[in-house]
Amino acid sequence: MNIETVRTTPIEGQVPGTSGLRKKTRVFMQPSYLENFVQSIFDATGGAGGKTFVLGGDGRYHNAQAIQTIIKMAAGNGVARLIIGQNGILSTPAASHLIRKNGTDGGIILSASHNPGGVDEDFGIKFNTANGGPAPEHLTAKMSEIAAGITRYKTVQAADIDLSRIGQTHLGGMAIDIVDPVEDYAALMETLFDFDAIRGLFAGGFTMCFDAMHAVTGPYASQILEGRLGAAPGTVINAVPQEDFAGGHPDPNPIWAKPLFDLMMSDKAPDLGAASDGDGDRNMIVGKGAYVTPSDSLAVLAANAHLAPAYRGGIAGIARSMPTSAAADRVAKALGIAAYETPTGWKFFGNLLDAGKVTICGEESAGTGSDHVREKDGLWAVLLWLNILAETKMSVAELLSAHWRAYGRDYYSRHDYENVPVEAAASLMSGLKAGLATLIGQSFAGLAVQAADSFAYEDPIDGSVSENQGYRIFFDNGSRAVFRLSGTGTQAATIRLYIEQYVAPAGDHTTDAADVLSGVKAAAVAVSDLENILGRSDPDVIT
Ligand code: VG1
Ligand code: CO
Repeated sequence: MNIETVRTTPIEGQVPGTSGLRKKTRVFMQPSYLENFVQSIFDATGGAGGKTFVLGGDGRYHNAQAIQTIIKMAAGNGVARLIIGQNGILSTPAASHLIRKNGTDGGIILSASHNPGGVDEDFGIKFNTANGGPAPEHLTAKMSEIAAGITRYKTVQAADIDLSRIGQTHLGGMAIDIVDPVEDYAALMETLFDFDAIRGLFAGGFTMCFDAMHAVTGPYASQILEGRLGAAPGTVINAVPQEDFAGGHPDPNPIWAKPLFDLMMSDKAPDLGAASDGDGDRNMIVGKGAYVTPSDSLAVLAANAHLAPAYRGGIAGIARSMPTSAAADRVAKALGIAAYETPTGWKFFGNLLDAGKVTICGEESAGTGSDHVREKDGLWAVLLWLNILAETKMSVAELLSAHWRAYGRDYYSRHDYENVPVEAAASLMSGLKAGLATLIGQSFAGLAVQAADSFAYEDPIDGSVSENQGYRIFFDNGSRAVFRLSGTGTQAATIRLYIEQYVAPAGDHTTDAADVLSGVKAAAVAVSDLENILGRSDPDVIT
């Protein structure tokens, strides 16, 4: 088989954000775009010769074609073996598991996660290292640097590989194993949780609705929940993955999973509602009439993890991203274990998990996971909830209020301002930055600032430093506001404003979150001059 070296020139903007390189699908479809970046991944990781990689994606538009391109480039770069999900499908946590289980050199995941899919929507690619986790910042920086000076990529001329047939095939000297995307993942879940107890829960009449949002989790959830755990047929809805997620945003939150949310707030609600995102790493949990914020979900899971077999011996520590509420810290304190606060993005949890410093991690954006893989894992969170519900025999609402009575409640909300002109977003952020030093002691909308900073993180394992990870403003009534720019969008800018307010165990935990948070919201808007700079006051999405 002849290896072709194709001349190419750099294409601007190949810079990964919070989670991989995400662009409009048509950008990825232009000649050499994908090729340049894939070659940069191979070069940045020391060359692909003789290596084994996992390859798969969330099934969105362009997934199948991109996989064929990558297969040929892998052969051109001397890869020894590829492990590919059947039809090119792998959820992000399943890919992470395959990387670890097979001891591979890493994997390439094609996904733009919660972003919509289709020819006019979004596409993405990311590289995960041999530990199964997203490439750390120094590695993605190296990829961009190489992409910015790229002159050639390597590939082979060959017919497309039939990805529908499970088994081994070859392309030149490269072995290609096409595997069932669900099997190994489902087997892993069986080792972590008490499937008998969960089967008993369903057999006893427990009802559930899982919204796969026409995304990658459909086959996983159907096989595990309905197939292995005996949930009633029809428990998993929107279970067939579609290239455009049926036109929706596969983002499991009260806005984009509104039909499920409305069902859960109605008198027809089943006992548990859950949803996951485009690539299966996020989750939303809703009980009957009880929405669980992702920050609370992390805290409840950490506090009760010992009820599941995998965590029976206790957890080593808990890590949360900075904008995530402090609810998990309170659990860590009560358990006498360490709590870590990292920048946004799962790549920052990898070192802590590898070093055994933490067992459970989470983000306010509906991501929770543990040391079983090195990605957040939507279905894992749902199964842990089910395991806990089976053991405690409590409803979601009861569990939540018991948690608040024990630890207090961190009322929490995130307000997203989307499609903001880049200059306006930059001006809001630079205004905040310039004012940080002088904020302390000043009052805004009746709240005095106690502390304010630009969040920076020094990785306790490798000492790497990540600066400028968002502005934190703490007010004297125990509330906090955080501003940061999204790093996953593909057009204009998205400003995320995260607000929280703590109410002690003996306080009132039943007030509407919007009411409790109205004070800190007003103060945050005043501090940032948001209404003047953006010319509007209402966010696009509130989660
Ligand atoms: C968002 C979330 C972040 C998450 C990231 C990737 O990033 O806030 O918590 O890790 O998406 O999730 P940003 O930079 O837009 O705020 V996924 O499920 O889209 O890979
Ligand atoms: Co995702």
